[in-house]
Amino acid sequence: MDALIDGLPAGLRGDYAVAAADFTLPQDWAGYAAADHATWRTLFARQAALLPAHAAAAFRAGLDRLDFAAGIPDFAATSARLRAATGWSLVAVPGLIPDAGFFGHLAQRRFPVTRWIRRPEELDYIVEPDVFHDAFGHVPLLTQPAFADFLAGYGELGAVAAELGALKPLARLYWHMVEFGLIREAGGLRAYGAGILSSSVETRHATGSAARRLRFDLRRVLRSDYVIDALQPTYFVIDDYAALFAATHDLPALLAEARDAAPIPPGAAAPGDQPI
Ligand code: HBI
Ligand code: FE
Repeated sequence: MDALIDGLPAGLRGDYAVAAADFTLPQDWAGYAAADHATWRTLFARQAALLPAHAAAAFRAGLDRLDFAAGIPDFAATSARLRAATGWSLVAVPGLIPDAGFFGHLAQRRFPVTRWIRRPEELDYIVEPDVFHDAFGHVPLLTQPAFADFLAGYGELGAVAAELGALKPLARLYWHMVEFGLIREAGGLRAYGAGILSSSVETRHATGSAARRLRFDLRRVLRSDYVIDALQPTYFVIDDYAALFAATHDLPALLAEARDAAPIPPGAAAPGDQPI
């Protein structure tokens, strides 16, 4: 039984015992089995078919710059390409890591990527983020400069939020805008969020007619609670990634306000909501 790690739920799948103090560990790319790479290729092929109609242009452009189709990527090789694009690199982790460690890596332009991949029988739903969610879902957009700058600035705010006791509003911003964000493009509504683009069901749903979408509003997002084990009842839509980068300047003043405000329940309406 793994010892409990402060800030993490019990029973996580990863091998935390071999991780360093900053929760990084070797990816051990040579250690992946052929079946692991086959699982990755199955997931990749399924999502790649959905990207032309549903994914943001910056996500598709980023994916085209990475060598992700053949199997689980070697993080060192991916880091070399990322560094050239926006100064980001990948670090392998056993899975979810405590907020402070996670923010610390983001602030240094290091994206934590879980090193294990789901089992074949978990193709459609997985409780913890695995290497497909983290690498396929999150990494392509790190080649987009405004988003890359936003995420580094977001990480720097982790320490401020921790001091203010406002980690929950900051986590809501990540959830809604990094995991489940949509963007309006000339071609229509497109998904850029990792939680959407790493799931075939959510990729179809988020830009479809059944989904509820609201125009991005920072104060509204900071108060918006979310569900973690179902399709999102509400998605927030930006017009450009610069809107996210601008949010990091407004955030410090808004975190305390959001901390003290009444949360907006998942799927609930709020004054000023602008449906899209
Ligand atoms: N750890 N590895 C990993 N990946 C995440 O996406 C992650 C995390 N720890 C905390 C966390 N996300 C969320 O609480 C963020 O909102 C901070
Ligand atoms: Fe994620």
